Amino acid sequence: MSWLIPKNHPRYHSLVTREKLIKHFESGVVARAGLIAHGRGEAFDYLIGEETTEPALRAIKAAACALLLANRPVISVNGNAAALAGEWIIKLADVVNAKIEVNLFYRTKERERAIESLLKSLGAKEVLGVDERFQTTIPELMSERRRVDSRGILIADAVLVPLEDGDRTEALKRMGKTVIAIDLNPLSRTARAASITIVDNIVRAMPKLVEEASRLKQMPRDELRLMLSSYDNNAVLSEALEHMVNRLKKLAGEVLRAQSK
Ligand code: PTJ
Repeated sequence: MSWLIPKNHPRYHSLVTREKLIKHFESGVVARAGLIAHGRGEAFDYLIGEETTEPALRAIKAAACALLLANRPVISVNGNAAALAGEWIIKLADVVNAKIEVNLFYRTKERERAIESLLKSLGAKEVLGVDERFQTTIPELMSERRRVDSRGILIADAVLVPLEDGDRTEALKRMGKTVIAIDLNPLSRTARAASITIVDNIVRAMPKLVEEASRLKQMPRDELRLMLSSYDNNAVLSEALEHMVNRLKKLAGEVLRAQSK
């Protein structure tokens, strides 16, 4: 069942996103835990101020450079990513010439197929990670995420992992890959372990990443390399936290002033 959300509701966008996740939970795309994970993301988004910050824009630019420079880029897709940004995943794959691979923490054959068919209905021509003939495992990992496609993540040099768990990010890094995370929580293990962390909502970050990659695609590769080499992920994570602290301090002051009126 879906609810009619009035356009003038102050939290319209947030409620529409929730409804999207619920719809895709009911169709078998999103895991039960995916609804809980989204709640944690929302809490961090509140602290950020529900906007793409300047450090996030810098991470998006670096991510676009890394994906354009990669020889075998792959976009790893889980339930939440497919539900919230399926169409943008396909657009990005097209711009940076990346493979799309389904990779699930709560893995079932049914969910793999549901995500594959959602992505195909949105225009994806090829979806890796579903055909068992090409399935292999990352030895460093125990979770279901260890199952990867021998044509995709296994041989990738750069992997975009929206809403990832820390273990696999660390494992992919140990395998020498550039790992790009999208995670609203700058304190998560994924955020800390990734090569490039976009601390932003996937709903806002993906369209911006597509736009940036399309723009930078025209640039000489040497310039992309130069831009990427000046990127500092720890500085970006630290600035993301500072942004939250400063915002909370400002809000605390506003609350005090409102009380004394
Ligand atoms: O589809 P599956 O089976 O692979 O499962 C997907 C989930 C997300 C359930 C699984 O990967 C999981 O349990 O993830 P975690 O460990 O809860 O981490 C999810 C991270 O994504 C958390 O740090 C959240 O803050 C963050 N997050 C949640 N919603 C968003 C988000 N980041 C960006 N945009 C969001 N909309």
